[in-house]
Amino acid sequence: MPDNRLISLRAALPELRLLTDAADLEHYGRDWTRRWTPAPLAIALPGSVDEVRAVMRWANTNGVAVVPSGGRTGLSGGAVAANGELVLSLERMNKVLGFDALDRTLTVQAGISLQAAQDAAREHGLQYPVDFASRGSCSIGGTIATNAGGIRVVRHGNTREWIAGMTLVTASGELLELGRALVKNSSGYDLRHLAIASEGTLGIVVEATLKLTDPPPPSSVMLLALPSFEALMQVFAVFRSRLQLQAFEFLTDVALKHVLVHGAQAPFGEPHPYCVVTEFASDPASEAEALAAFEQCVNDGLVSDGVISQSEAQAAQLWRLREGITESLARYVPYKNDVSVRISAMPAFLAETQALLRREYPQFEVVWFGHIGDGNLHINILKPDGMAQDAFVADCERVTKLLAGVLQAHGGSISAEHGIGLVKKAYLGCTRSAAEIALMRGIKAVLDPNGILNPGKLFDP
Ligand code: 2HG
Ligand code: ZN
Repeated sequence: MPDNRLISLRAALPELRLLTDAADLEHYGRDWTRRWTPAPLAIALPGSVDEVRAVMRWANTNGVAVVPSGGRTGLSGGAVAANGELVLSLERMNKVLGFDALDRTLTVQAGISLQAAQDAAREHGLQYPVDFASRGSCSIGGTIATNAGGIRVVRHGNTREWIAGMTLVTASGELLELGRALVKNSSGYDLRHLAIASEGTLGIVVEATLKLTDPPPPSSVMLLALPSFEALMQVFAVFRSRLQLQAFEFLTDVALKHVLVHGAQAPFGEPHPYCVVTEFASDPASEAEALAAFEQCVNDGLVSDGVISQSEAQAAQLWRLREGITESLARYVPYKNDVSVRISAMPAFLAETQALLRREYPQFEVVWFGHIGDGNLHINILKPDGMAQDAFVADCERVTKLLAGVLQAHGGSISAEHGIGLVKKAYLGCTRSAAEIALMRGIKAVLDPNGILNPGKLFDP
């Protein structure tokens, strides 16, 4: 029996592309979390801003919840539709709309993939420097919705730094031009920054103007083997003081084991507890500095071995060791933590967290990796084969409560770059004060008075 809401939507917007097959509902109703059973009402695939506006007008009038949808590579359940919501996919709106050489900006539709935007920037001799492993599948709109970080934050910052302007469709279908790509603009509240990291709860990003920068210099990738966790931040301090780092990422031997099982090539003859992947310009002066930094660390007992890329192919091989981790763990449907503290708080936070996880997770495999140069750790807990998903998640939630306490004590965040979504909303209070959360709710109520935009994400209605 067709749902009355669908009959109404079809009647209001007969031209709208709408999917209702079970396989489509399943495909578009989930993200990479794989924890919730998808159950959307239907999938709307608008082809224009006007169509998005019309869908929102209809949804607002009829009180139908809308889940904005990009590449659904999110790891916090932000794009999950498990409660009869209308999924509004930006998939068809994936074009480059314009480039301005003087402004150094690229204007795109929100459904374009990060990779396609990066490629378009490169064609114009410039760079869009936000970058991470899911570049080929994630959408620019999704990166804005989560203020995505990635592997170049240490050099270039988060997505927030690179959004010159955006076009947002509000819950009632109004169109807002935010930022206008102005370099200077002191004309009141910057609603663009409110929309960034709002996880689709305040509006639908339909277009964005991305700032571009000079292309990266030819670079070398160095893989370092470290004997201890304590050495990590010290090695970072040495390398950062001597070089302009393009990336500084770490992984443990457990993470490496999984990537190797997944087909990557072993970098060293013998095992080491920790590895760092770092990247810097490959000019002779930088390479000499990198070697000097390496020697300094070896002499101080902070580094036990190292490899430097001799070709692009080898650089890609070294990057695979870090970028392949998430995919290599996917079959375990891991419980993911994406936490951050100030870089200066990292050593104390690391020590406390490591002790906590050793104590609380003796029975699970714990995989650490992440953007150590940004103070951002990914801690994936792997579900043992044969253990029920619910019991596993319940045990992980128990430990996350303790971790949230450690984060609070160190002034950190429960989500550095993946977003709060469904996965971390119970812990929002460890990062945001009650007063802040009350204000966030107030802002949501102004922009979305009927509560139809991605309800239940970030906080409960
Ligand atoms: C990364 O840094 C991503 O590779 C994914 O943020 C992290 O899978 C994860 O936990
Ligand atoms: Zn990450």
